[in-house]
Amino acid sequence: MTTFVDRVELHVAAGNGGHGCASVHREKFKPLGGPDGGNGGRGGDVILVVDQSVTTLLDYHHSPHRRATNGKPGEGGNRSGKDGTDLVLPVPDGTVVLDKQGNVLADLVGQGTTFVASQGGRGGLGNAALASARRKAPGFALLGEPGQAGDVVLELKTVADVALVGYPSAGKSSLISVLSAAKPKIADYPFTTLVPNLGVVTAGSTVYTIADVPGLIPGASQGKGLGLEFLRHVERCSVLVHVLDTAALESERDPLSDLDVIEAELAQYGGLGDRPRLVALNKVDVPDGQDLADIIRPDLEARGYQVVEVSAVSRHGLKELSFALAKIVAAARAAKPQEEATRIVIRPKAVDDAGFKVVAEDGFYRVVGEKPERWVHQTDFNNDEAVGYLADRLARLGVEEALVKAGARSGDEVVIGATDDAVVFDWEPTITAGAEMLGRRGEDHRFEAPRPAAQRRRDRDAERDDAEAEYDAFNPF
Ligand SMILES: Nc1nc2c(ncn2[C@@H]2O[C@H](COP(=O)(O)OP(=O)(O)OP(=O)(O)O)[C@@H](O)[C@H]2O)c(=O)[nH]1
Ligand SMILES: [Mg+2]
Repeated sequence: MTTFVDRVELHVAAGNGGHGCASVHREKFKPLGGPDGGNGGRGGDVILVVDQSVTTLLDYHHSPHRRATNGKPGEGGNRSGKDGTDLVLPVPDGTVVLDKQGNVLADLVGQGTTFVASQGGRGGLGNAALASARRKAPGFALLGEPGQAGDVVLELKTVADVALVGYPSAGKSSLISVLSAAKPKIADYPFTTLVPNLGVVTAGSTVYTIADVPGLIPGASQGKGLGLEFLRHVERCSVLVHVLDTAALESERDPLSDLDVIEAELAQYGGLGDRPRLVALNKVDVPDGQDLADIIRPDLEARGYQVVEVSAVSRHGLKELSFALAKIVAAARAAKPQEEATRIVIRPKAVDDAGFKVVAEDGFYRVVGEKPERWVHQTDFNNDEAVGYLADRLARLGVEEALVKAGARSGDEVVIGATDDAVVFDWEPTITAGAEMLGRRGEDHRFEAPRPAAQRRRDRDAERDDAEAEYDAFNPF
């Protein structure tokens, strides 16, 4: 028997962005030809895509660690690094993606539905892209950002239109085998079916899927038998079929009380109350079975059930059953809001949050926000110019002002980031009165003549816009 795996924990890591390159164009007799370091490539994403030919999560059970490739670093001569390759992981139709706390991140239904489980890091800008009117020859480049990494839980909820429920050995798998081309295991001992079987039924112009679940017994909701765990697979169905055994030999059982038991267990599981029900009285090929069916049929109909007498052995009533189900399925489909035929791409939140906050903690100040945290990751702390550029960016965002407001003093400890990989500084404010006069870091005075203050301010504004625009153009999300 093939193993059926319907829940796995998957560890995904997107690729890191490639580092930007700091390089200066060199030619004979032209030693400072300008910066020409290219940008690093994007890290690959890890993407889940529904592929209807995939039926289990088994692959991910065997190899739960999946990683996309890194972006390549930029090179001199304005050569950009190659982007990392996205890692596309095919998953069965109906896969639910959850975080480790059990929150649903995405419900993937329909061929081609896509979920970006972790996003690749952006490549770092090379020094060519960082150059501006004011900073003509940056001696540094930005580092690539790390790709997102984390754990997701994948849970399979089979997408079947019709679900067969009933006691063990009622004949659920037998009915699937005669209604569809599926060949499930059938035997006269209880719990033959250990995992749901799925079949495709064609009735007239309606094609639908039918699934069974392992047999239910009294106390299934307390974990008796195989429990209710597999009912997850019938949650999406549009009709439930009670398969009742009219030929059961046990004296304390009869189809009506079987039905009550199953209903009570379904109620314990919850969420299936609104689904239409149909009763299939199975095994009417057995003479006693037909007699019993005749007796209980009026009772069931009085309770409001649509009843079909069937036999998986003699094939009696199969056509009636398959068309009755087709009618309910077609009606359910018509009632449902038109399902998105297009590809749904669900992405984690884009990094476009301009905000940050400064929190005074025990003996230090913490800066939390997407941008400051990202910028820290982009900074090569061995390069003073790169650190200066970071300080300028932080100051421009207003981080320094906010620190001053929060009461931070020169020399205080400042932590950027909320996570373990946060960066710790001894804070040296760069915006003090008159700092403007000193010139900013990352500038090379060999390239420029002194300019009047108004010109300087205009240049600074233009540079700020340039850098952000370039950055956004390079990193579309
Ligand atoms: N006479 C007769 N026997 C049947 C009929 N349908 C199923 N059976 C027999 O009943 C037994 C159980 O059938 P299964 O299809 O395995 O029953 P199930 O409901 O899938 O049982 P579990 O998987 O254990 O929950 C087998 O021996 C079948 O051959 C029928 O219509 N008539
Ligand atoms: Mg079975």
